[in-house]
Amino acid sequence: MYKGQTITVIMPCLNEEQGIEQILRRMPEFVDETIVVDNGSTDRTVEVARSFGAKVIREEVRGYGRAYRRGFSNATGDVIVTLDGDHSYPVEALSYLLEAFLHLEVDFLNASRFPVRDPRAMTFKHKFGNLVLSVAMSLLYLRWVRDSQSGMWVFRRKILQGMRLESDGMAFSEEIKIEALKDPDVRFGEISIQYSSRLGEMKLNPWRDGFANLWFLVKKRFSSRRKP
Ligand SMILES: Nc1nc2c(ncn2[C@@H]2O[C@H](COP(=O)(O)OP(=O)(O)OP(=O)(O)O)[C@@H](O)[C@H]2O)c(=O)[nH]1
Ligand SMILES: [Mg+2]
Repeated sequence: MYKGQTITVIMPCLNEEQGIEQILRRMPEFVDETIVVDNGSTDRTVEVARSFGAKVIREEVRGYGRAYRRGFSNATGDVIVTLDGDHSYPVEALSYLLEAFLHLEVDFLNASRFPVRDPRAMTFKHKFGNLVLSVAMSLLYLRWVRDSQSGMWVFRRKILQGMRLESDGMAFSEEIKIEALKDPDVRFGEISIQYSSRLGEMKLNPWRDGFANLWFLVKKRFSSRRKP
């Protein structure tokens, strides 16, 4: 519980035994529920997560977005915080982010990885690709978002009810921000955090996922489907 709000932390994990251990060791006491969504990891991710008391949920279909949707349907906290299981996002910053979330009185707070201070955390190619995707999203939705691809968000669980989340893959990260931005009842904010190099093996395929995410943005912007 943090200042009267119950907190759920959700992490999608595919073979993140190293990262998840480092994160769970540092998980603050005020977190009420920690959910790890696994997609059939073949390493010790599930064992490690359970040994630290995390709730492990299995999603049969592969994919980052798919894993998050499964995690959301199991979450019970008032506020959800997300992060990767690779220890690249700062679990130490949870209270700082929650403080900002409450102080700014927003419903969705995006943790921007920029400016990147650790030169090992992101290659020039990734920085450039991220910038292209963020500029594209900002132009399409007429709202400046510095990090459309960040995987760390803090939001009120109840706003999920108004969202149409359909992406199964990495584009889920931009999709949830778009859904938050589009809803006039959702106040959106963004704040910088410190990003570090990941532990374990990378799951992202930069060219494939980069272009897929760009295409997803355009498709979503011009599809005429309305919210349910
Ligand atoms: N459950 C599940 N988790 C996934 C899947 N793909 C990626 N992940 C997790 O989603 C998070 C983000 O994936 P990353 O490989 O870190 O992608 P990234 O952060 O864009 O790339 P890096 O800069 O290499 O960290 C990590 O915790 C992964 O383990 C998947 O298919 N299923
Ligand atoms: Mg990562």
